[in-house]
Amino acid sequence: ALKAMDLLKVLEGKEALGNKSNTKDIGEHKFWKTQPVPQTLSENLHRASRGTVPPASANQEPDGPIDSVKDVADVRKEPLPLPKGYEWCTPDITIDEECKEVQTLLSENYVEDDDASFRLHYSKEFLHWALAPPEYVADWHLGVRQTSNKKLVAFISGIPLSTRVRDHTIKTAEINFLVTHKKLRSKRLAPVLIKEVTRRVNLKGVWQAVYTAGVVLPTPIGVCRYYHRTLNPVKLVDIGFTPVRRGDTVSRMVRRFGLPASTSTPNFREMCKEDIPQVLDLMKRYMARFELEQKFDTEEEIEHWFISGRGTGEYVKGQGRKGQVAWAYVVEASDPETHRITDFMSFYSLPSLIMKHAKHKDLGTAYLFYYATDAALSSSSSQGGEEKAKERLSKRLNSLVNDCLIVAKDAGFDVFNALTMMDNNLFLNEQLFGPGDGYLVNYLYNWRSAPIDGAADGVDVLRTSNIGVVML
Ligand code: MYA
Repeated sequence: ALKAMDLLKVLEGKEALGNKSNTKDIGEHKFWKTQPVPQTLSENLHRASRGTVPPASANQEPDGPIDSVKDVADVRKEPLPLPKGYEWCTPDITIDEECKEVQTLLSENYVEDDDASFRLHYSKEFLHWALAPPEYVADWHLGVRQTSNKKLVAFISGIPLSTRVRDHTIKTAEINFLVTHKKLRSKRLAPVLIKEVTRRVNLKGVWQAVYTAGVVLPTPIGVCRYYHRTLNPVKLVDIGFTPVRRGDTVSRMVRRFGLPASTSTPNFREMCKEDIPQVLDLMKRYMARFELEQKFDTEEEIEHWFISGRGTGEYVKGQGRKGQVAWAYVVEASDPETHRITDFMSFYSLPSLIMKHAKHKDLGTAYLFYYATDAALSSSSSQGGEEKAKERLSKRLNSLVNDCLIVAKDAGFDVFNALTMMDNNLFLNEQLFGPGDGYLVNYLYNWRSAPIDGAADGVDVLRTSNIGVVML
């Protein structure tokens, strides 16, 4: 697998990254060339001296904002103008009908694969979970309606997030769910949405943002590749998601991807509310390993991201709970005195619509979400200690991920996705994940920084990637 750093170089050479390479020169990016983002990859790459202290010889500025520092009072008070016939709105994601409007817009117009066979299909419960975390700002959920019939035709969202980039922790907005109706494409509406969300974020005194996209724009800070682990080979082959390779057969695939009926890590169980303080503590310590990190600071955040999305009612085999979008599991050390949580792992449900199949309409897809393990935290400095620590970490992660695969299969998922980020490279191959066609490119807005290195390469054998922000 390509490492993120190699991928960045591929991008710089404008060679094929799937078919998503940036074929434009920066001067042709009419919108992005006006924005406070690094304008070329080389600008970022030549900063790749690993860390915040650039070599004195290079003509470099230290990590930090690209724009001059502004004041909230300087931010424009009125919304940006929209083309005639359109008006701004602020869909309230907590109101069922408004959430449904956003959900419909996304399910008909959001991200598709290259040959338009699959389209991401967020549920209302998912959007509520993704867009209303603690401290969310209602007017960072921004829509455009057609004035004539009030139909929602475009949307973009931000949620507040604390992001650490190496040794800087910054207040950021996480920007996601940018969409315009298919009939409104190539009309330069996306830049208006981006500028208006920027204005609203700035009004709250936030000047930086994190976002990811499947396309290459100025200018990536890191790149991850999607990997897929087959859970239901018969269906995946039937819908054309997975090919049957030469010399292979579906029945062989069924055997190869088969999983035990029950989990095997001792004391692996569903996370409950009582675990929140310990999971927070474990997350804080584990996530500190990465150069780019979504900071989890409060118990409310942990409760929101890992407990609140679990749906209601009884667990139903093949389905999970009603409205369940997030699954979270922990390992509790067998010592009954302390109830110490040693590991934590979560995943979320984001199905895709299958657009070209007579029988199957939904591809049940689980995505690996955040995890943390103390197996990564007790490294030994003795000779060979690091290698042993890496082995221990790898063993533990493989065991946890395998259990998550078992849980996901039991809940009816067809495929389990993970990216080449965090410590995932330690288990992707062993757990039979295969590389997919999709890449996820990471960006920072108004923050100058060397790219996030994807590989340990003699720097820290324990760490396999430095990206620690999972975007939904
Ligand atoms: S990524 C998911 C994006 N959504 C989809 O892929 C859904 C399906 N596609 C669509 O709905 C449309 O194709 C969209 C573009 C709306 C994506 N991110 O209106 P246009 C630039 C950023 O004529 P359209 C996600 O949600 C493009 O390079 N820019 O184009 C994260 C060109 O600029 P330039 C993009 O195709 C979003 C301009 O738009 C993207 O009709 C993060 C063309 O505009 C993209 N994914 O509509 C947004 N795609 O000429 C940035 C195209 O310069 C946030 N473009 O090349 C920045 C931080 C803001 C907050 C800051 C706070 C401090």
